Amino acid sequence: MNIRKAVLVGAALALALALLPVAVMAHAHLESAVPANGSTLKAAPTQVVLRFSDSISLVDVTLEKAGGKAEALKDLPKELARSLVVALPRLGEGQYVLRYRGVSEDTHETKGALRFTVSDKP
Ligand SMILES: [Cu+2]
Repeated sequence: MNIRKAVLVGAALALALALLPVAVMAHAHLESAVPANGSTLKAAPTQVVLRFSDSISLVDVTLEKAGGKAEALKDLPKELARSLVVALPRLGEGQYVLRYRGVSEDTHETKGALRFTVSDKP
């Protein structure tokens, strides 16, 4: 009886531990973006849409033009959401890196970068 109980408790514990990594790994990551990472655009985008695997709220977003310095973007969306729209300043031709940092619902930090080029040359 006691051994049977111990086996059941052990099995339940093993199952709980097996499920744990799934929960830990469930934090938000970038699924897609508009403009897409690595894309070249003829017309300068006025905004970037970031779509994550889980809800996040953005803490910090910077935009850096090749040869320039990174500037923090103002007026970030305040909401906790999977899809977030970040307004961009008026952009000229060039290569850009947008770096984002946010916190997902599970309180984990999510950060990454998105590169795009604005060029009207064929
Ligand atoms: Cu997480």
